[in-house]
Amino acid sequence: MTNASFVKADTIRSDFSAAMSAMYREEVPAYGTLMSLVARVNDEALAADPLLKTRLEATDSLGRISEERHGAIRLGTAHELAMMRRVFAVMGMHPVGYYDLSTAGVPVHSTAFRPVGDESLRRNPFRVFTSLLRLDLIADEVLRKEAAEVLSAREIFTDEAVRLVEKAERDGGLDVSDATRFVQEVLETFRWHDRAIVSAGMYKRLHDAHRLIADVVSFRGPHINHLTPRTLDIDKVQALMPEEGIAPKAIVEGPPTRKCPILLRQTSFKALEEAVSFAGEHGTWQAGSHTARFGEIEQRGVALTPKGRALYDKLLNDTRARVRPAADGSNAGEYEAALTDVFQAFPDDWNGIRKAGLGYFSYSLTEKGKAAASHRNADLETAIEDGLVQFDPIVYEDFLPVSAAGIFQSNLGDDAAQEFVASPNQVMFERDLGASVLDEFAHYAAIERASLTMCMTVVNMAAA
Ligand code: OOG
Ligand code: NI
Repeated sequence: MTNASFVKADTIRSDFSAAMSAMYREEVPAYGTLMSLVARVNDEALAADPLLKTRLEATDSLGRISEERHGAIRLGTAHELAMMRRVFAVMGMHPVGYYDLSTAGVPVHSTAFRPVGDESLRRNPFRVFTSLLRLDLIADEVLRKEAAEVLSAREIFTDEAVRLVEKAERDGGLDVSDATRFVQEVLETFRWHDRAIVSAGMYKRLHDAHRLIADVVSFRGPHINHLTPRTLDIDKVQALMPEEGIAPKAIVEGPPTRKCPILLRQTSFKALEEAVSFAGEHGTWQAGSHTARFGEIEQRGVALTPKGRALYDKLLNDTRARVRPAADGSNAGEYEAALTDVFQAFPDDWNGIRKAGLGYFSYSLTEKGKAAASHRNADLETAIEDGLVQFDPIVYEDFLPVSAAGIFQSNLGDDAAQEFVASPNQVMFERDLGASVLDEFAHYAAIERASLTMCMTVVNMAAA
């Protein structure tokens, strides 16, 4: 049941994303610098590529880019994860995909909360990469128990946030004043706290076990650890970052530079060392520092089909077998050259990608197609050749586990590389989440299929 006076979930998400961005900009000024740089480079990229601009306008996706970003948080308990799912649901964000990062030496598993429908994505595609700490991967049993105790005693949501989530669930939505309040209350959960809830001694023990454990367990809430604007030219932003006083990480994660971007390319600047204080004896505070928050940028390309993704994974593995990127960046050039070379095997023109069944595309009628009364007997390829139907790449809205691991690693410090036995546990994750995660491929396939249906007047769908 929805009520006409309820604010749309898409609007609440947009407002929340804007509020989060404003808060993070205050907290981490380098994020603001990065935002301005990205905006400038995006304007230049559009000016230099009128065709790209036209297609983005035609697919109604130009508007979303300047407002587009993702963030990341790390949660401590199943209870926090389940509640976070309910909070995000009020904003029309749903868990998509399962990412196991234990293979990469990070004791978490994750999902991405994001909007799923085409219209919602166009309105505002705000996503939050959300990880759950896996205490089960920590060897030290005593520490594990202590950490679990600290976590079970904290409450990361305000009472009012919980009340509004329950109200939204019960009534089917929130009115304007509740929605405004909801955004403010939920923002509190993502805020940075410079007072730890543990002692300096406990922090050190957690930190020695794994820096990420210290980050999750030591504070009152899961501070947003980065916000990532989307750029249309990541190589340019990477090159310009030092001029703005920001030192980027050595390599861009993901595929190499290409004419037709695929999936996702990401780079970040290292986490800042920030002053915090630890709980001392008798209500005193002890000064210390913590390193967690950073900045990241990303360039998004076409979503790949399972076949395309398998080829991507193979080529990335082949590259890494040739040159393993060193944490200190010493072989960055060599890695990039190998990446470019190996990825020659991936077609680099839209029609080639499409025809090989490697990517997802959105189909639409051209002006000529709209004017043509009926060509129903044409198959899709003939309709494209005859200029009746055109296609645009569907943007990849998700994440990449190897890239995510690279981002985690560069921000945990190079000494943090640690071996865990790979142990994906999607069943446990979904039980803790209280829901199953959506399958990203099914989602892109459905968007593609729906676009084809719109071309029914000129395309014989049976043949498509
Ligand atoms: C999340 C790292 C993953 C991305 O863009 O791949 C991520 C984290 O550090 O908590 O945000
Ligand atoms: Ni990120």
